[in-house]
Amino acid sequence: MPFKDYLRKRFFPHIWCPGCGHGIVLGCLLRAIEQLAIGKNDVVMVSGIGCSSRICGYVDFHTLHTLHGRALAFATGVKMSVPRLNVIVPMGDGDALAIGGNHFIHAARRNIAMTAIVMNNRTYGMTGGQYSPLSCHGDFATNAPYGNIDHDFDVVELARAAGATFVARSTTFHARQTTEIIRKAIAHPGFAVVEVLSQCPTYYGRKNKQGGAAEMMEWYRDNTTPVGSKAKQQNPTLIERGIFVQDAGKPEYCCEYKKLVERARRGAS
Ligand SMILES: Cc1ncc(C[n+]2csc(CCOP(=O)(O)OP(=O)(O)O)c2C)c(N)n1
Ligand code: SF4
Repeated sequence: MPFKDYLRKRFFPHIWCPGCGHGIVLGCLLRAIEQLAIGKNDVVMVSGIGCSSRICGYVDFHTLHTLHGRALAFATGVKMSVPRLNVIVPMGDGDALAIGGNHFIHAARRNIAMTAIVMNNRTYGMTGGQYSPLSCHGDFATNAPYGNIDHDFDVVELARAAGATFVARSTTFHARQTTEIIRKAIAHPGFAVVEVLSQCPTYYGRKNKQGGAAEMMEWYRDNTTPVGSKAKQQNPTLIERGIFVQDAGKPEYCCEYKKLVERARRGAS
């Protein structure tokens, strides 16, 4: 099915600002699903609240637009009820790692098969540009007019340490790579985390004098490098992108739960 048929056209025009990166992520996600030839009825998309979470409203899958920070908890319930479904959870950096941080690490720890996409614009876009746990030290935000004194999480390292079995990073500039990574993440039989650096020109870009959307995407081009490249050794400030973890060996949570139920039914301990 052409990816355009996955859209709920009646909900357009979308709410995103001109130049917002989230629409690029939506395009990559739909192309990935198209390449995997997954039918509309076999995808459940679950989101919280935020500009990024609005993706859920625009796709013609089964969708749940839930509470801020709680998308992974709802998604866990859906996946455990019907494990054959492809569960995809698009989240903002605030949604995933501030209010939703606990759900994030525990979903990773359990290795439940779903795809968590963290659309990292380093700010709370929907509520007016406050700093998030992914805003960098020294970044400016609506509520950090003298600079943010917190340090940011590294999503890749956090997901890896928490036990996620597929961990990757890309950017909206690298749309083809993002599509390919999301395709692999959806096909992965465990908890998959894909961080996508996604520009918010309206708040993060403006507050941090990064220019418009085009300049912000050029920054992604110039300040990232493929994982394991020599460029990173020469310039440690470069952000690596690519697949960092891909491990199909760890038991998946729904499979373990099914075995547990069978053991209980047999009366075995
Ligand atoms: C329980 C709760 N707390 C706070 C909010 C307000 N709120 C809505 S979206 C949001 C943050 C959005 O930022 P992010 O998740 O990074 O997504 P973005 O809008 O940047 O894509 C907040 C704090 C809420 N809706 N519910
Ligand atoms: S406020 Fe930022 S994140 Fe939200 S739609 Fe506008 S550009 Fe995108």
